[in-house]
Amino acid sequence: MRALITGITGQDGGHLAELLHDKGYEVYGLVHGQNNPKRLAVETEFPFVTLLEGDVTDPTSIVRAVETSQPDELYNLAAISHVGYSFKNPTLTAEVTGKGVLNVLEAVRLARLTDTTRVYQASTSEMFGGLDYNRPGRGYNESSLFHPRSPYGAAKLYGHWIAKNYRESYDMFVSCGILFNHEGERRGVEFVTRKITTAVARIASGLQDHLQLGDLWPKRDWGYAGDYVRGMWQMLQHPEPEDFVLASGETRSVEQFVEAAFAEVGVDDWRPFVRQNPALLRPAQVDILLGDASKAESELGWCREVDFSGLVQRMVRHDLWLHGSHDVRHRRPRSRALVGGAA
Ligand code: NAP
Ligand code: F7E
Repeated sequence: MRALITGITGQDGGHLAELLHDKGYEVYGLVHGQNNPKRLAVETEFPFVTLLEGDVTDPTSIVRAVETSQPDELYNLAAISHVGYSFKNPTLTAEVTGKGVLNVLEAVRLARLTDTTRVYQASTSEMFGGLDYNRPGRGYNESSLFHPRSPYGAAKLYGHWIAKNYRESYDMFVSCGILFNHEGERRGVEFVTRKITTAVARIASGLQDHLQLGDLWPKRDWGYAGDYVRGMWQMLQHPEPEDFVLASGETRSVEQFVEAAFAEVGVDDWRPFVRQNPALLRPAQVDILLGDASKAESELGWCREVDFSGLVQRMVRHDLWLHGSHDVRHRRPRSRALVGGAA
């Protein structure tokens, strides 16, 4: 089996490449930019991946990548994926995260692979918007109402509907995974969980004295990325192309994540180490995300293996290892370093 992954240099791209390689796939990955520094990281960590150059905003490059790789499965993970960044770069976000999906689908048609290539589209819980009026008690599911609250959410909604449209119009096997937040040690430091665990590790190691954040009250349904890429693969093994929500079914605030991460290094009173920076607030906020993954659980047999505390623990331990405190048995940091840092 051959798979092409767009977004190979991202968090999910790495987890998925590993999963597919373990399953015996020949893995191709799309890398964009003439001097992308993440290319070397992929070449080093995943030497089994054949890298192809291309950009989802350049249709000819995508056709070439599809024709070269002749994929049985195409995972379209490429996106401008940071919500805050999308407010500042809305046109670019529409081109990459929205229209890029169309370019990928058209490439499969132009390569005459509609009957053989199964496509996964990376849809998102950001399409729901997290407001009170459209949130069912058990959480958002595949038939919940959409109300995107950012240029990113709106672009993803276009990608979601154009994917469904190609499924219906051309009988293509295109499945959309509506994934809630998933994190881990490969998460970019621009996202709040990794920003927090990096800062906690550095504060505990005496390398940093505080952490700046925006809103602490929004709630997210956080899971582990390794569990979620398994769900992506399961969607493409299902007999029919459909939409599936993947979520943990639990929601916690940013503040609760901060608390749990500091607790990992033995700090109960984290407030002296956290400051709010108004520059990190977004023009519109997604208040509460909670997902209901019952369909994926019953139809795909999907289940998650890492719970919230397991997620926080593995992220903090990884960042302690990365930033100095290599001996994770010494999880309780020297209080002098902490008090000194806060002063
Ligand atoms: P990520 O770490 O931000 O990775 C995004 C990938 O897209 C990167 O490899 C990036 O390449 C690539 N990319 C950006 N612009 C591109 C372009 N013009 N052409 C080709 N590639 C381009 O995101 P992730 O967390 O792995 O998420 C994977 C996908 O799932 C994304 O579509 C995201 O929106 C979606 N999603 C993520 C979550 C989550 O919680 N992680 C939840 C729901 C949906 P460079 O980094 O090299 O620029
Ligand atoms: O923010 C708040 C921020 O950027 C989470 C993407 O993968 O998941 C992700 O989008 C919350 C928000 O993720 C900071 O305002 C406070 O309320 O980690 P985030 P996100 O916006 O939920 C969805 C499902 C995706 O699809 C996206 O691609 O945390 N927050 N202070 C902060 N967020 C950041 N990044 N940085 C802060 O300093």
